[in-house]
Amino acid sequence: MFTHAITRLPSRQMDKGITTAALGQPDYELAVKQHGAYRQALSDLGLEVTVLEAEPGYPDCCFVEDTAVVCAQAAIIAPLGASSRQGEQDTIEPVLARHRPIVRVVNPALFEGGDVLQVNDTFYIGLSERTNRAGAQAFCAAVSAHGYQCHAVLCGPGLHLKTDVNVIGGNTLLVSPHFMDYPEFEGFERIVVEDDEAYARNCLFVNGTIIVPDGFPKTLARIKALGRPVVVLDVSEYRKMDGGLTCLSLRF
Ligand code: CIR
Repeated sequence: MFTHAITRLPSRQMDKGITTAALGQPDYELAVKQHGAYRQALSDLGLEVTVLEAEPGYPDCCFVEDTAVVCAQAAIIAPLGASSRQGEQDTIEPVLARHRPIVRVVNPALFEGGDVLQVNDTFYIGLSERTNRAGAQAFCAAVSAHGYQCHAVLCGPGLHLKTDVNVIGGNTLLVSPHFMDYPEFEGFERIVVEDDEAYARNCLFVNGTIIVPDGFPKTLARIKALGRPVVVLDVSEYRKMDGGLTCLSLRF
């Protein structure tokens, strides 16, 4: 069970962040409103939610998931792979230091939290444009010390591993077609989310509830059929900046 979430308000310059989406400029006021609903949803699920002010100079600062990975024993601080985001991790470290011993991974090892998927005592680390082999190895060294298993997996075209693969409770993963036949995920029940609803692969599982992005009816119907509690949230303004539900918080 998660008890805490750390979030950060979007920057007024969020439109200057990195994106590959062609969905138009994000509306800052709407993004703030959606962030409030997101925090409320986490709070309703029993989490104590920390909300940090936006960080000047970092238009992508609301995507805090990328800055660290928090496990039961430590917070592993990420040396972000995107050069415009390097330094964001230094603003998160003091906040996490109140909760966990800190382990720093440093450049030239690179990884981002969006590439790290935890399923029980196993971490899957996506090798992507943001996470290199040295980053995956350094991350593994940090968590192996606490008894975790690690598997590096080659990402597909998506930004991060969690753009394409997410756990939604029990043994169930949402995956892109790219990951359907991956041996690393053989033991899981896999629900393939096709490209027409690709964004909905990034659902967030919190304390038994699956949070699903608004606007993806086929995926929503398949998730509802599992019979688990579901909450739907509109995160349209973050989607415009390639960010999804998991990116907007660090949960532990
Ligand atoms: C970026 O490209 O870094 C941001 N615009 C979006 C980061 C999304 N983070 C995530 O998926 N964990």
